[in-house]
Amino acid sequence: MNADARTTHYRACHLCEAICGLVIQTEGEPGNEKIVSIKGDPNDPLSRGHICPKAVALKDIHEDPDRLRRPIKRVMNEQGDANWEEISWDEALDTTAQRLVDITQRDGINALGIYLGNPTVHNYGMMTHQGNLFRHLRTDNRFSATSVDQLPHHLTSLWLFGHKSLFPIPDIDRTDYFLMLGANPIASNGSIWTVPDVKKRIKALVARGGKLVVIDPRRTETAQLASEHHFISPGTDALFLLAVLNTIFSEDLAALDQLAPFTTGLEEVALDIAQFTPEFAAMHTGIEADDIRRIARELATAEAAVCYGRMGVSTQAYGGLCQWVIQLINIATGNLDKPGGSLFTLPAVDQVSSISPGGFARHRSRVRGLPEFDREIPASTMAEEITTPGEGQIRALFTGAGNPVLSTPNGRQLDEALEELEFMVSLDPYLNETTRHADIILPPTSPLEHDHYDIAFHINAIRNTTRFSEPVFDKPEGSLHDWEIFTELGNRVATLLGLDPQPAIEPSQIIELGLQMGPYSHQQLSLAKLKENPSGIDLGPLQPQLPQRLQTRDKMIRCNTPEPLADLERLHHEFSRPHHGLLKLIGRRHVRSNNSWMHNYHRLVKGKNRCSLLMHPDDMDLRDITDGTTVTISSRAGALQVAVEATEDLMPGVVSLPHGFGHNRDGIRMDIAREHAGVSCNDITDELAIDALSGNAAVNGVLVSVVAF
Ligand SMILES: Nc1nc2c(c(=O)[nH]1)N[C@H]1C(S)=C(S)[C@@H](COP(=O)(O)OP(=O)(O)OC[C@H]3O[C@@H](n4cnc5c(=O)[nH]c(N)nc54)[C@H](O)[C@@H]3O)O[C@H]1N2
Ligand SMILES: Nc1nc2c(c(=O)[nH]1)N[C@H]1C(S)=C(S)[C@@H](COP(=O)(O)OP(=O)(O)OC[C@H]3O[C@@H](n4cnc5c(=O)[nH]c(N)nc54)[C@H](O)[C@@H]3O)O[C@H]1N2
Ligand code: SF4
Ligand SMILES: [Mo]
Repeated sequence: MNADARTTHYRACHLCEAICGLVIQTEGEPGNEKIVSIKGDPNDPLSRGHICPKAVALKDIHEDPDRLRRPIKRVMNEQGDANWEEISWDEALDTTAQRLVDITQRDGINALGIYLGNPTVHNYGMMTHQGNLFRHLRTDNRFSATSVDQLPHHLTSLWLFGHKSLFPIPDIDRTDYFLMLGANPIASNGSIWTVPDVKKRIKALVARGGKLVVIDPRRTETAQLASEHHFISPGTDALFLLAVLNTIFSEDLAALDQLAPFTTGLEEVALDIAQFTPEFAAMHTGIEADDIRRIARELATAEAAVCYGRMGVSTQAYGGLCQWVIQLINIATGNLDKPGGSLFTLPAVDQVSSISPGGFARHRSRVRGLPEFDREIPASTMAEEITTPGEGQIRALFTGAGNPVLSTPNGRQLDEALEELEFMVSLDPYLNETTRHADIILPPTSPLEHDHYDIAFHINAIRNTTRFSEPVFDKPEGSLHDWEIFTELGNRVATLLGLDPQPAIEPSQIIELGLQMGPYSHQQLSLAKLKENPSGIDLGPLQPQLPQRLQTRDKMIRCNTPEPLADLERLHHEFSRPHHGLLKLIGRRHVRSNNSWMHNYHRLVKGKNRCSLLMHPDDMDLRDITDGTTVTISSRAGALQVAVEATEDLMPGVVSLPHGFGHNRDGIRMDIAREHAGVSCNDITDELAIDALSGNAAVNGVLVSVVAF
């Protein structure tokens, strides 16, 4: 076949937050086309041609024989083994609706649990249409990956800026000084920071005489590009950050500048944090007091500077405090809302003006009393909410685009708890570690069979751009999109409840409305215009927008937030006690992997085993452990055997194991992943280890011991 027979498609990669633009070529007859190439789109105004090795896996996801195409139902045979049978959509949807209604009518609405995973926010139809089902099922037992991830960012944004999604975005292309904690964008491609092509941007920062300072217990791929890297003992960042802020106050380096007219409360913070000195931080973090003072001075006196922290400082015991202090550092130095500092975006479809700002602690989890955020309770409580009898016990569970058995703390416990449910349904393309417990699995179309718009990620991007992608392939007969499944289920539930089913408008129509009502309506942005410009439309660099963009009622930033100020007590108390001799476990990410679900594609998993335990040679010598051997790592929650890998890139006293592996459970249908099973780090993370302020899981800094096997 000659090249002329090829069709060119422009498409966003939805796999991670970098949202790279792709050029995908297909060939073959309609209905039987194959992908022949996937490349970066040089005309994409944000990603400028960048892609990573995962983009090509879009082809593998699409073609994967293990990917489910039809609903399946679990039937137990006489030996007690699960057999899966394909069933019709009508049977799958009717049964699911009936069971959800029966159980909630019998036991009350909280008998339903809902868990939504990370790909939900990468799939706009799931975001726009989940309400079609869940508005009929308003349970308090909602969970999501947020509480093993970015919950402290939301909380901080709600407290300081009045909306959970109003995130200040580091302006890397114009900054002079970048202080980064607990993030590894070279592997992750950026998070709460949509920054495709980040390597080039970091190199440009250093080349123009700027500085990148990385604070991380591991000398990561990002740290290797930095001007300066400091090891930090996991879970002690709040002490470091408070010491930086304290130095800024005590050395009179605070300068609110443009923020002054609408910012209050910093004096109270300065008084309350006075005891958190660089000397106190140095004792626990491992970073010298002089270095802390120097970093504070350099940051405060740079022309434009930014402090940013991600997973490593969110999913730890002081996640809430860390994210709050990071913002106060940017505010106190006048770097918020300033080019080269951190700025708010203005997306073409603006969630900030259209969705609820969020709320905190309006109700608490039934068993442990942990606070809700945005109507969700912490994922760490899911197992106990299923297994503890009483009113409000979860008896039926809906999971969508999530794999909590591998991704939430003490996944083993959850694995067992799921077996106790009366009914479970999973909206998911795979039969995996979590969905194997379902009674029914509802698989959606493949990503390339539906259209795409990044509702969630333009809000985190380093530049304002907008882009709509049409499907690459037609929707196969007898299949449903995620949003259609929500709608179909919602209508069936409504009918059973005696309500009228609602016709659904397509997700793209919601984008059309969002564009028309959005901040660029004067540019006549419309779906038609986006379709004419499939590489995306540039809306320009981020601009200062305060105080207008603030969502606080009085357009003020109040820095003296009572909850984190009260949490200083807990921090001080913990670090005033003598410390134990245990090791601290942290995670890590690899550019060829993505959480738990992308190990079933040969081109991504081939090569060296990536699920190893990194350990410093000094820690190994102390325990008579030799490189490459198997060790037992144990915590309060459990124990695992895993191969150890010596490295001096890790701080002594720290060990690192990636999450998302452990594909050796019975009954999963992911053949390649099984061959590269690894172990699940979350079998030893602890559901009781949480950030008491936010309820977020502390999967980093877990206390463990390691011995030769
Ligand atoms: N290739 C790939 N890309 C991904 C993903 C993936 O799995 N693979 N996942 C996506 C998702 S869902 C997310 S949320 C993002 C995450 O994006 P990032 O946060 O940038 O990614 P991580 O690699 O988790 O980086 C966390 C860093 O924190 C460090 N760390 C651990 N504990 C501590 C601590 O106590 N203090 C400090 N200062 N550092 C600590 C770790 O060593 C690690 O380098 O990545 C996204 N992109
Ligand atoms: N120890 C430790 N634990 C962690 C982390 C860590 O760093 N360390 N990181 C945490 C973070 S940041 C996150 S975000 C969570 C992720 O936690 P989860 O979101 O629970 O898990 P994922 O691995 O992202 O699983 C995604 C699921 O969605 C399915 N899926 C993929 N695409 C689609 C789609 O388009 N539609 C539907 N319906 N389903 C789809 C996949 O088959 C898979 O079952 O893990 C967290 N857990
Ligand atoms: S960095 Fe890789 S996975 Fe992320 S959007 Fe770009 S191509 Fe896709
Ligand atoms: Mo995440």
